Amino acid sequence: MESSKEFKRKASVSSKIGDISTKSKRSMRYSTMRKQDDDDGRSSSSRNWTSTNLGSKYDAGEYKVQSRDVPFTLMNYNVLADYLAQRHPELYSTNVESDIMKWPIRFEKIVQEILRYSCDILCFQEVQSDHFLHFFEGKLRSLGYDGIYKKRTGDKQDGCAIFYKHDKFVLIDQTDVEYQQPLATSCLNRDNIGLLAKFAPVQDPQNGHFVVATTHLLFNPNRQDVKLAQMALLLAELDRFSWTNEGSTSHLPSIITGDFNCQAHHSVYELLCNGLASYRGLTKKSIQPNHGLIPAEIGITDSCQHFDVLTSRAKKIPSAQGRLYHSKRTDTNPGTVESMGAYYGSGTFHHKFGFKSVYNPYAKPKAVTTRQNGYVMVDYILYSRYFSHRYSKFVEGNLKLLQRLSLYTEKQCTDLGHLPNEKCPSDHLSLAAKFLLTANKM
Ligand code: KL2
Repeated sequence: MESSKEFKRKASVSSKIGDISTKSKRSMRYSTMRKQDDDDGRSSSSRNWTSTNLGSKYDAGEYKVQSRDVPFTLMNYNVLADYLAQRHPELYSTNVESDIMKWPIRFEKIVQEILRYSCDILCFQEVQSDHFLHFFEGKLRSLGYDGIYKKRTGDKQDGCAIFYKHDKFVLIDQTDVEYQQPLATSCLNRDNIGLLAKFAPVQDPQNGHFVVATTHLLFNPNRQDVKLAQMALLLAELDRFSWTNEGSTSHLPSIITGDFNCQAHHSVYELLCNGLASYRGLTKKSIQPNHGLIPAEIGITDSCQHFDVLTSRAKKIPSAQGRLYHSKRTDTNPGTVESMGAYYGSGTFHHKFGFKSVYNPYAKPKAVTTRQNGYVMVDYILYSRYFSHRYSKFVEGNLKLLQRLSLYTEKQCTDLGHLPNEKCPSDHLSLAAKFLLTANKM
């Protein structure tokens, strides 16, 4: 493995490339490293940053930057937990005995992947808990990152982690959500979890707050109902956690990332990116009118919010926690809520985050993130927008997408060989995006 000095050297080189504080540096970077949207940049097996229209303007110095604007990059990566790779060797064409599958070698390549793009925020899934302590935390600390971790519940040994460059962001608050809910035995009975972090820019920690949430949803392709219920819980926690009473927007700008184990035509993606999805017909058991997918006792409305939180907001009293069970907390309050009335049992979940996916899952040729039965996109980075009454649609607010790191196409993956391979140390590809965080009052 490389010495930490060598890692530091490379990190400082990449962070210098990432320094975009001046117009001239931005133009230089634009001309040497960036491609525009209309060129998909995927002709070879190298991955390129491609700019959105706004990103091109930004790089060319044509966007009027405010002093409090903060550009930052974010990566999402399912790193394939070693114990899961060993438990399912049949899934990986490469023999578990091969060097490619040996954890220290894979970890070294994962670190190289992190260094290659040197993103300011890293969201990981399938981080084995002992590896968080003995590999990720130490190595990433030497590269200038701090991190938080949430292990899956039950006997699972992996979980989600969020790392951030501590010279760029301050961690203001964090929380996590467990999708294992004792009161909901049919759809919230799996050990998956979500992890949420609230950040502020180091130079102005009173302003520019935003939220990053990451999750790894259930794998089982036959249980779209479970995945949808899991996502409804994450959205309820995001609604509670990102709520702000300042300005005219009700929520902080938010990013949801992760391995959702579902494709764009499935209801989780539909709910996230269209703002609504029906939950009727998803389960074998038919859901009766006025009954929800999630039992009423858990207090999650069809708007993917905690009923108790909505009630306390309406009464203008300090926000309630909601009714969710959490294995490490005793302050939750499960029980029967008063009827949620029209907020529950409509047959459809909805929300108002206006999420947009960094990657277009319908683009041709198809971009993919992993192989299940064939190559598919199941990992995402989504960012919230606000509803413009002027344009009657959701538009970018205080989070603006500048660039995305191109993914591979199905053909490129096939050419590279089954994942993990020499070039890609996990069975998933990393995803990465560059955003501009602005401090305008919307
Ligand atoms: O799709 V994954 O791989 O993010 O790469 O998420 C799950 C699967 C992970 C955690 O549960 O383990 C993998 N067949 C194939 N893969 C499985 C199976 C299975 N039956 N069970 C778990 N995983």
